[in-house]
Amino acid sequence: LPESISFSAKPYAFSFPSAATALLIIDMQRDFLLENGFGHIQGGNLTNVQAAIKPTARLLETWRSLGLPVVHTREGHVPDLSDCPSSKLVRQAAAPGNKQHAQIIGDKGPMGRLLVRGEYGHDFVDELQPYESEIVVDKPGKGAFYNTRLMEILKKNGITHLIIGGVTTECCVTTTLREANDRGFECCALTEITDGYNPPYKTASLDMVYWSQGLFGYVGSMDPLIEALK
Ligand code: TIU
Repeated sequence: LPESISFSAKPYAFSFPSAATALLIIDMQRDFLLENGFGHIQGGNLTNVQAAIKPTARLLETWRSLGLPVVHTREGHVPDLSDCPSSKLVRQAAAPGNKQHAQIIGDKGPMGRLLVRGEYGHDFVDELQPYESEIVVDKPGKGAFYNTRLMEILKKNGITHLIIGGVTTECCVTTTLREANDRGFECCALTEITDGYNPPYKTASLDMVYWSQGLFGYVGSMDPLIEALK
């Protein structure tokens, strides 16, 4: 691979050092992607997030074939929920008569306790299971830097640039991208490998990333990246 790779993106081409760039895949977990998971129970429409699985698997295949680093994150909590931010727990508490919150974090769903580490629903979908050699970061918040070792892991691996995908665009993906930008990482989200529960929110979230000469970073497309990696 050339030392520096560039592909078309907004607001302008994204150039990244091949030796210092990780593919960061946010929360492609059964709890966010499958029926009766946490996201679905919260009222999320699964059509678009499910459509992001295949392209993500395709990019992952290319990325892996080049031996480039991959980081997967998983949102969830220890079984006693002591690592769950109280605001998150409170706002997702069951209100009487509120069907959307009939089940909350830690309750038992058909795929196990919702968003609890070690449960079937908390794990990655079959298509996107990590390799042994890849980094998995368990995170209690929306942003992947909050109360995790992600910063330390990226620094230790010499990573300066991130290609970002995952779910949901409006929630954990752009929260993490903004956190990464504040910490000095150059970030490019890819439209095909990220999606959310509400199409206008995806559009707005990604527009805000590259608006104003790249306020938080870049937004690109997968095919030009794959082409640039050939
Ligand atoms: N609720 C929602 O859209 N998402 C999350 O809570 N987590 C992630 O985005 N991963």
